[in-house]
Amino acid sequence: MAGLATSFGSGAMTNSIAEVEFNDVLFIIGSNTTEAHPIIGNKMKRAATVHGAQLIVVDPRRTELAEYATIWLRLHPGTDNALINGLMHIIITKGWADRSFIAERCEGYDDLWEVVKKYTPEVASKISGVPVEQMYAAAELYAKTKKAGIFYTLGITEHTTGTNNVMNLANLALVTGHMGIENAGVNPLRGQNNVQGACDMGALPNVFPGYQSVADPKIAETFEKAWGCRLNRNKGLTIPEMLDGAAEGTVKAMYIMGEDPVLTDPDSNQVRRALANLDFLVVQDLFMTSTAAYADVFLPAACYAEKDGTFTNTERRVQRVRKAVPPPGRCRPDWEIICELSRRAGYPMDYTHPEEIFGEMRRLTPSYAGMTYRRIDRAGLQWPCPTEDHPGTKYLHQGVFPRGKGLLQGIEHEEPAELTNEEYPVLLTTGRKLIHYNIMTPYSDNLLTLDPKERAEINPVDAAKIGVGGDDEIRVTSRRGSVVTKIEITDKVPPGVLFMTFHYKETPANELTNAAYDPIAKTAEYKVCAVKIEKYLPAGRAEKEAEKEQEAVV
Ligand SMILES: Nc1nc2c(c(=O)[nH]1)N[C@H]1C(S)=C(S)[C@@H](COP(=O)(O)OP(=O)(O)OC[C@H]3O[C@@H](n4cnc5c(=O)[nH]c(N)nc54)[C@H](O)[C@@H]3O)O[C@H]1N2
Ligand SMILES: Nc1nc2c(c(=O)[nH]1)N[C@H]1C(S)=C(S)[C@@H](COP(=O)(O)OP(=O)(O)OC[C@H]3O[C@@H](n4cnc5c(=O)[nH]c(N)nc54)[C@H](O)[C@@H]3O)O[C@H]1N2
Ligand SMILES: [Mo]
Repeated sequence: MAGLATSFGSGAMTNSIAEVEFNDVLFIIGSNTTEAHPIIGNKMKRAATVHGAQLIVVDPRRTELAEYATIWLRLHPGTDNALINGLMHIIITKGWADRSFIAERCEGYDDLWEVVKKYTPEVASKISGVPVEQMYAAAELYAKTKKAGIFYTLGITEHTTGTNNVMNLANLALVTGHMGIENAGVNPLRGQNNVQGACDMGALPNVFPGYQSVADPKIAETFEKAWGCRLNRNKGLTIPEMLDGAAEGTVKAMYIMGEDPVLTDPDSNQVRRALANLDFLVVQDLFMTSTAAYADVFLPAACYAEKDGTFTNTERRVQRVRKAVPPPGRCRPDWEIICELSRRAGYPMDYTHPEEIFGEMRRLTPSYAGMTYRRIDRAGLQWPCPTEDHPGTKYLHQGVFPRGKGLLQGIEHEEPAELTNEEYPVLLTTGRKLIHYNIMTPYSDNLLTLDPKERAEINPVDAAKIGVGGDDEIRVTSRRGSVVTKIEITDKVPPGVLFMTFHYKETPANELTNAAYDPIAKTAEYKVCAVKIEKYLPAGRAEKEAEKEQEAVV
């Protein structure tokens, strides 16, 4: 929904949400689940407290789940591949790998070992900062437990090595045989409520609905026939490519729907330069966003509670949403706005209700073919659901992977694009907190009252270094921009690491972040950039303190 065209995070959960509670080991890496996916987070806590499951949490910050964990691996941000390689090194050399699973269901083992053999526990520990003993304990617990599931989110994907990180987690699951069974597997938890559905429907530059390649002439012909028009067979641009194109003048116009890149894409100054350079910009949103300030035309849209349709959630479950209240003023559901635009552009789209659009989705998306509004009325259905008598699919890859055998690939550790140095000695990592949702909730007075301001998490050691107390503000500066924020002095973050959210307009974290991208997924490295921090004194106060110092000298 929001972020109709984003694909942050990757893939779908192989398992179902209900299974979370029944994993015996949960390997939670780069996911602050209790704040960002509280329903799933609750199931993880129940797994630990009611069903005796053991949690391995891998996060530089002491998240709530770290408190429930048997083992908490506090790694340096951006060193996940070194750590994962170290864990596999231990698992393989100790004989804890699942040899028959590797032989029957995987290929590429030798290639994997060529790389992994270099990452002895000592090497991995040196890079990641995780003590060797903890690595042994985590490797043994994960490898030796049959029902062990991996759960990951942005701590894994929002890096220049994001795709590699994801592939290496797949390696870890494959060498230990944790795939294709109930209550185990590899599960990315999706972000926005319908990001899964948007991707399923082809809101990506390279595929039609159902992940069918635009470059495949046969597939393109099917869609051309269904839609009665000629379709472009070339891959489109990703978001960073579009913004670069706008800045360079090769992209002339943009239509931004449900996204506020000025606040949410990295390096806001560069985003503003790009948008200002467009000839024409349309923004379709619920609010006059920071991005709307650059728009030539603004189209007011209806929100989720004001329209009918379906959302597809993180476990591939297609669910109905129903109009509860009418949209305010002249706001209209997105689908109506699109149909109207299309009609005026000379291609009539005469749908009268989202159910008709769903009918077309079913005809063109094999994994949705068996779903009807009647069948999804109450609990929804999980894709793949190819026929009307198919019950939907609870977990993927039972018996066979989409490509036949699981591919093991050796993956080296690579450093983040920007490292700390003398001038920018602090590592900034960004993310979320429970009360706020991306950059939407600050429009709500109620939620803003509950949590009105950013409080950057800073370790007591760093606070002492720059001489700030809990009531002070700090200025955070990167090579790209600068932000003033209140702080929370806490050992939730290790020394040398500062954590900020990107929820607030007054403290826009993306003024600071680095527009370096994963080469394949094009996800930005929101989780690592280098900053300097200093005590902030408002102009008046700075002068007063200087005067006081003067007096003291005299
Ligand atoms: N309350 C709330 N819920 C949300 C959202 C929200 O804004 N508010 N947003 C939604 C969206 S769009 C998404 S995509 C999801 C995101 O959900 P999450 O990915 O869980 O959220 P984040 O806070 O971005 O980051 C997760 C964790 O990664 C850790 N981390 C940072 N760097 C590293 C690293 O190098 N390695 C490892 N292993 N960990 C690291 C952080 O310390 C943090 O605890 O949440 C969704 N749910
Ligand atoms: N520093 C930093 N930046 C980040 C991240 C991070 O971890 N750190 N995380 C990134 C991630 S994972 C994500 S997903 C993005 C999110 O970035 P965005 O997608 O830009 O932010 P959202 O708040 O999810 O929603 C954007 C807009 O959608 C509008 N909207 C909501 N519902 C509808 C609707 O039904 N129709 C229309 N037309 N508009 C609607 C909202 O009003 C809002 O203005 O941020 C990214 N930015
Ligand atoms: Mo997201």
